[in-house]
Amino acid sequence: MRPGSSALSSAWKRFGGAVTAIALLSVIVLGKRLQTTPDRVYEPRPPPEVLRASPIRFHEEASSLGLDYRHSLYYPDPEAGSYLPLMAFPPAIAVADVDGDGWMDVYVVQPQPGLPNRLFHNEGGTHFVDIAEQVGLADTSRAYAGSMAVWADFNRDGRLDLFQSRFGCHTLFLQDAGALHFTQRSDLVHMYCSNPKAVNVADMNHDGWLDLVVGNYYPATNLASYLPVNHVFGTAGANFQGGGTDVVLGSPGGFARILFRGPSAHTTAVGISDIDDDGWPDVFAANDYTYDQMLHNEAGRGLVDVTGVAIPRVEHGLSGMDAEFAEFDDSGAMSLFVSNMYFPPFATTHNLLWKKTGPGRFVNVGDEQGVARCGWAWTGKFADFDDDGALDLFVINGKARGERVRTKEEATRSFAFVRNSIVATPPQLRERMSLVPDFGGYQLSAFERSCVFWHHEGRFYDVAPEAGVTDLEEGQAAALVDFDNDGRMDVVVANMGAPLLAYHDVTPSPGHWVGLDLVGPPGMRTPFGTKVFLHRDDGKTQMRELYPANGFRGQNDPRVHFGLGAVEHVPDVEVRWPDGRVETFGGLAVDAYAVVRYGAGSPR
Ligand SMILES: [Ca+2]
Ligand SMILES: [Ca+2]
Ligand SMILES: [Ca+2]
Ligand SMILES: [Ca+2]
Repeated sequence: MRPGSSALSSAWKRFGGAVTAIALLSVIVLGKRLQTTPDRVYEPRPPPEVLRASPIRFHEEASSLGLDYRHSLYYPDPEAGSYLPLMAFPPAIAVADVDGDGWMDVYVVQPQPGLPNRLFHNEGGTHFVDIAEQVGLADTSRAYAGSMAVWADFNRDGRLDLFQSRFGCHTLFLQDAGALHFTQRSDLVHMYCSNPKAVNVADMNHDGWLDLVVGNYYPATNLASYLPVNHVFGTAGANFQGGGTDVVLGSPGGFARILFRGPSAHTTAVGISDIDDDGWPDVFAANDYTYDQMLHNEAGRGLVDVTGVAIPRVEHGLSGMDAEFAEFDDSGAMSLFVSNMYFPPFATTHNLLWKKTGPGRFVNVGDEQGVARCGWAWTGKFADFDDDGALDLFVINGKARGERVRTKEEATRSFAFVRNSIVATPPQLRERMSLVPDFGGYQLSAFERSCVFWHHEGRFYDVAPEAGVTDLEEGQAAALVDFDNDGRMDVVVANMGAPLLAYHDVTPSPGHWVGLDLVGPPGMRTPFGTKVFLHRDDGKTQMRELYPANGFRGQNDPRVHFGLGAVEHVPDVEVRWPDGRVETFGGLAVDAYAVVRYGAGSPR
């Protein structure tokens, strides 16, 4: 160290602190007058005749169903809580029929170490009972904060297991034989440690063992020392501080080998689809602060970043949140919805709907389809809520309110101005975080109602208020689950610092439907990657690809669901299994779930 540099350094720090304080003060004063207008964050309201025609209706019934869960705001650094309401770890949901009784169960992750997760067992479609404690799944994250959970039969014994990702080192719970119970086997994760917001599952190298696709938001580091100064007000320049996508291969001995480490990024979600129809699952990573990455699977040998070729490279600085693949346009090909932040004038990054125009090619039709704007959006889930044959889209949203803010009126300031100011502040000044005020009375883009985009005559219309979806919570994770098996797809939503919500689909006079419970080749209870084509009499084709953990922090009901509208018989269904076998299944009953078993159809 040069003589005198220490004195220079403290003088610089004093100067820097003063500049930061003045900058903050000015934006706080300005912020009062320039708060965003909540009603401007949505698409224009639909015409009255569309609202009158929209049949979709939901009842929120979490309490009466016994889905008793409230997300606890947890920060890796206790000091962060007072000034960083946006940094709490989010909840997650994972749906599956865990015990095989024909009713879908709901698992909910509570990120705070020491607080129990919930496994809500579905008691015949009318109510749920939390059995997490008795089956060994309540206390899954004592050492580390919980992140996502995913159900799959990882050890190929025919019983569903649970992978619990954590902020730190992950763990696996294998389902025992006999009475419903799970045994923790962290040894099978071989101390693969990272800080993911997203986990997905596919057989990436076609060896019959399910692999993990992990979207790491942060690098593999101790977050307690990392979060406050380095990340919170991160910018595009700070992107090297993100984690990126890992593919970790499964094997008889557990998850041992990392096949691929993606470009550094603050990855929020990983969606899987075979984008170029070559039979190998590809990965789309939605990222903060940098471009969203399309990663092409090179026949199981590794992945290559094909962004800019397969899909335009979007460089708007604060990129996607969600990665939800769906075939929404009767094209027989999977398109991709990527949620984003829209709260003008601060952020005008729209949701993107990437329509697949050919093998491995996508163009954005979000604006013309009417789904580009839905506030600060997180999870988007496609399902045919009125069973008319066209997929609809449920989007949840909202971001960050201080701990003293319970209603919109209680928020004295918008956090956005302060944040934007700090982003523009040089990093050496940003470290003077002690000058940042207590944000307990602030909100960023909270108190937004969700969007229910009804698909009607070739485009989408937001009918959420008319459909009964009016809560103003900060929705993070959502999962589709037809919990009462009536063919109307219900939605469970986990919110930041608030109770779980359960939107029961009570649409009157829905169309006909069919549901398929796919049972894969031996050792693959949920055949991730299976493609199902429904060839309709009108010449159009509907398609599903089984990746129930696609999207943001919510694993769906794994049953494949098709709305049929007025059609009273089920057309033949073509199933392409993950190993390449193609079978046709005919004579399925309408308005019912059917078990579709590998090897039981007519070969093609
Ligand atoms: Ca198993
Ligand atoms: Ca594999
Ligand atoms: Ca519909
Ligand atoms: Ca239902």
